[in-house]
Amino acid sequence: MIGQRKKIAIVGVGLMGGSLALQLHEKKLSSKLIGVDANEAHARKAVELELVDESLPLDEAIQEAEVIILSIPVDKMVSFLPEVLNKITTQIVVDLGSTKSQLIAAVQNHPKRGRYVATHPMWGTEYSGPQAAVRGAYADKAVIICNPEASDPDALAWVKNMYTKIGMRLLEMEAYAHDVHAAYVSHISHITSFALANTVLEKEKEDNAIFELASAGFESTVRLAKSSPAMWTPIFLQNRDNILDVLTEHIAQLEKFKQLIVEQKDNDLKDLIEQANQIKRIIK
Ligand code: TYR
Repeated sequence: MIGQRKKIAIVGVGLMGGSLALQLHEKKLSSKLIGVDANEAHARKAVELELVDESLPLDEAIQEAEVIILSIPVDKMVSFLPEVLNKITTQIVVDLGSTKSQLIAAVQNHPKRGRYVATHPMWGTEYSGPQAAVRGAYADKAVIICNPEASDPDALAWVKNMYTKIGMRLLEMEAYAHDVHAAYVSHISHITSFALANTVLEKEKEDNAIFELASAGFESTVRLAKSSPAMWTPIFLQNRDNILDVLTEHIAQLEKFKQLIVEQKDNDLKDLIEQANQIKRIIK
């Protein structure tokens, strides 16, 4: 039954899993929340912060839960998801990963493929770990459900209901298209932010000067540079082709700015900036 509260295991009780746990509790979607985390300290913290009711080893959690939500780095996810599918009977398995093609390919022919729903909620912050969990997270953002036709109708319906109840907008997409768009609207921003932070740290040797002089513009452009290496390194490698494509374009754009500044072409520079201002059509 879609509306029935379920026992839910969350594997990876960091920022994403922990924030989702808070929402599942708040929206009365869970009858019990079980945390699973390879990092003992995180598992303990999640219980202490009351993100989950208890922490259990994976096998026990799988036995007890009706829904298993995977919220771990995407490299771990590719080997982990088939293992979880091997262990379930009729439980629903959902992942929150930022890349989808490799993951879906890894379970394409698995006999339990139908129990799995591939999703990517477009919410997050630059922080990680259970202590970074946020109340009211995910609301008003989009969630992409990939290859929904490969999931059993009851599993799909439960997961869609879960995301709707926590206030998300549902979109459906094939894994390949998802990874292309994720590279454009999410992954490249993280690379530019990491690169910008490194540039400024390299040039400005005095931490104090950065701290004292930086204003909102700097803060907003380097915010994502605080993001976790364990999360982002495998995203860049799994979505390699799409990221290389958009990165090549981005480097060409940087070169264009450089060239116009070298040549002191003020009108062309104005044109280039005006072109960039078009982003206001999409983001106010
Ligand atoms: N962490 C990003 C931010 O702070 C958001 C994000 C959401 C990143 C989903 C990746 C992702 O897959 O804005």
